[in-house]
Amino acid sequence: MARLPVAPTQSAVKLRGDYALAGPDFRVAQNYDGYTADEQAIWRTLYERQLSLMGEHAAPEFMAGLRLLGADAHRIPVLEEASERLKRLTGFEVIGVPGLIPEADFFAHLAERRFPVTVWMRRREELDYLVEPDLFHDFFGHLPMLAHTVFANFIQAYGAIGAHARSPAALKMLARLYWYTVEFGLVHTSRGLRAYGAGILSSSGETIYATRATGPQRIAFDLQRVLRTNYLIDAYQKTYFVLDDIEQLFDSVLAADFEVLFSQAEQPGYEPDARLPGDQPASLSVS
Ligand code: HBI
Ligand code: FE
Repeated sequence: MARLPVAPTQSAVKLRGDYALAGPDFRVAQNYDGYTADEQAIWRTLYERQLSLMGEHAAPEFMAGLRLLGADAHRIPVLEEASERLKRLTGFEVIGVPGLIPEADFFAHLAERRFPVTVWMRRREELDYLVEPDLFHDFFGHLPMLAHTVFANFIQAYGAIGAHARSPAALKMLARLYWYTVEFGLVHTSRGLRAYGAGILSSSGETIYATRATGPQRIAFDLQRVLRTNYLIDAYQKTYFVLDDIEQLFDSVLAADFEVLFSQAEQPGYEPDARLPGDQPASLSVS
């Protein structure tokens, strides 16, 4: 494969997946029988640990989606089965990929309502942290929210916007939006602050940190603020953005003029821990 994606790290690391097997759109077969007993056990450990936290920390939409996907702790899920279920729910298809893929290909899949899921499992020493997304992060973290129609529509719209973004500065803005919502988003619910972001919900440490710790700042979601905020890839976030509800995400993107926003893309970014006069702090308690 000629066009190799770049891992999201400051240092150059070699991506773990086998890209030689990928098709032109980076699709690979899951090769289910290739998973070892230890990989099945790692899945079980991760799934049980996260499931025990979800009732108190995950958004209700995530909980509902997790049930609808039909996965469980017993075994690594079969991607085609989840894909069939998701297709019936929101029209999203699940495809296997060797890991991170180039942005343009990623956007193209999302715009066509296909979600790429990495087929390999992390190693035992990586239960708490790994640099590249693996099957557990992609499946457990991302697929449940894709069972929610409005969220699924947002992801498709995001992919379509990305497919039209050309400049590196515009792509950087879109990466921030994805990071602070799809990966690390929080939402107000009648039961208090909950997480819907996959980077949070696939990590036991950050699940508690993001929703409960007093350290990070939590501010009301504001599209322009998010598009300008730099982020940390190798530490818990300094800032989390909180939605009033999932619909706000789709509505704000629908209402935005990305041509205009991208024309401001050369403005300097805010630091990950910036505090700005316009920021609306989000409370931890039930509203
Ligand atoms: N590829 N498989 C995969 N998963 C991602 O989340 C992903 C990607 N390629 C690019 C990418 N994310 C980022 O550029 C996002 O900011 C869009
Ligand atoms: Fe992710």
